Amino acid sequence: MNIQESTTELQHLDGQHHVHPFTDPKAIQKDGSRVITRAEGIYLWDSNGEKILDGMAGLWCVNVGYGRENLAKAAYEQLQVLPYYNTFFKTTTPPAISLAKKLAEITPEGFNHVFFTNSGSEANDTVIRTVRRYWRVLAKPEKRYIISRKEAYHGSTVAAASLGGQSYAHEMDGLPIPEIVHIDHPYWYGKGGKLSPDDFGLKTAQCLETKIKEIGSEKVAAFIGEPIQGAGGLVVPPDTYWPEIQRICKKYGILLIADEVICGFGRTGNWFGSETFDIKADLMPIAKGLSSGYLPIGGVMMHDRVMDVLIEKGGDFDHGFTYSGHPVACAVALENIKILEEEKLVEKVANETGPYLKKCWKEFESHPIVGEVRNVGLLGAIELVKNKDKRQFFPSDKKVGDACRNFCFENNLVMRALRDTMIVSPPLTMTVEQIDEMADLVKHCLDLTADRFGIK
Ligand code: PXG
Repeated sequence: MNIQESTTELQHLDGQHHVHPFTDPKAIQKDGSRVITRAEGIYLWDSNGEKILDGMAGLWCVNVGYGRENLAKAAYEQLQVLPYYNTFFKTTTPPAISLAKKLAEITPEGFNHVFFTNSGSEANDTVIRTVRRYWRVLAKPEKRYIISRKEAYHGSTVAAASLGGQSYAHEMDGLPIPEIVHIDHPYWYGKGGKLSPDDFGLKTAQCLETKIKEIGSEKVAAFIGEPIQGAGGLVVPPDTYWPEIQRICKKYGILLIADEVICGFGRTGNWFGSETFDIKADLMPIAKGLSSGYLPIGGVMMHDRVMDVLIEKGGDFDHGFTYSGHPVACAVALENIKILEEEKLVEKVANETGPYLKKCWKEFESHPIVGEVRNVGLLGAIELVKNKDKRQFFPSDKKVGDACRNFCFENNLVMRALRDTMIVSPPLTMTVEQIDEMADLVKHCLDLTADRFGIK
């Protein structure tokens, strides 16, 4: 079989037997998927032998890049010694202990405990159970409401998708579940109108206070937010936003959850997005960059403020997964953190590649189809607009972002389209030369998109 034939066969089988996340199964059968077969550094190769620049680090997760032999070795060695044992019923394993200790060291002060999960979604389910448990233990069982935000993404289980603020995900099966509500998000470029970013930041943060008063603070358990909204369109909050959110949480005695699934492990130029925005959270769900996606693992970092209550008066914590603290995933996560430390990847993002990416993206702002760019660390967003002077968006049925994404696809660049916002979130190992290479591809795809939609 030649390469093309084997690709066609693989695509056929995929369409026949594989249900893909967030995808129309009919489209998969008709068009076929791109079959990714191997990867190295920041590049992927597909079954036709095409080399692709991965501007998204998989799904915002391969922070140390592909092809790390040390991670493969860590998994192999742990598989030989102890491939599995659980952490239920007063048992544990050395990799789970070492990883928990390491996480206590690298997370912000006061986070000294972790509950392990297999994904960010499970981490957020765990968050819901933990905050409600916390208030029950404190004899306030009526404190159950969790306030989240529009366009938030917190995962895809029933509870995590309920925390999410994406209406299309809710429409799929009638979510959210009760006692989860959503307030406006701090998307200044799209929703700020004539307000300054700072005024808009305050206004959207104060929606939290309005919502708490509407529900009654005695019923509100927690507020959850990503330091920067990722899958909601890379919404970077104005400087006024997080301080005001924290003032309100404190005033009304509600827990603050910073979802670090994307922002954690160096993405924003600090170990955690909470440090970039000076957020003092009570719980921090983590996943993705924890293992750079080499094996599934997530967790919830629990602050002493919460843990002290659960230890003192909580009794059994009746929650857990067969694979909580899986020894092989923990061994790989430990080795991954070692790479981040030894190669000083977080510092590199803060001092070298983050500022360089920002400079390159700033240049795109003069492109006729670009309304705004946003950058923090190794995150970059480009808003495609119909008329940049009037801040006028394209009608959604034009699907301009999808068209740009397709141009990227054809030009062997992975860039994520969220509505008409084009996103990059590359491996933290990306060099300045590779940023130049990515920027050249992006420029070409922006030109093609502008041409297609007649923007000059
Ligand atoms: N929280 C945040 C902030 C996330 O971005 C999750 C939780 C859930 O993690 P798991 O491991 O259960 O997927 C996420 C995941 C996209 C995309 O389309 C984003 C995510 C996942 C899949 C696709 O950009 N984020």
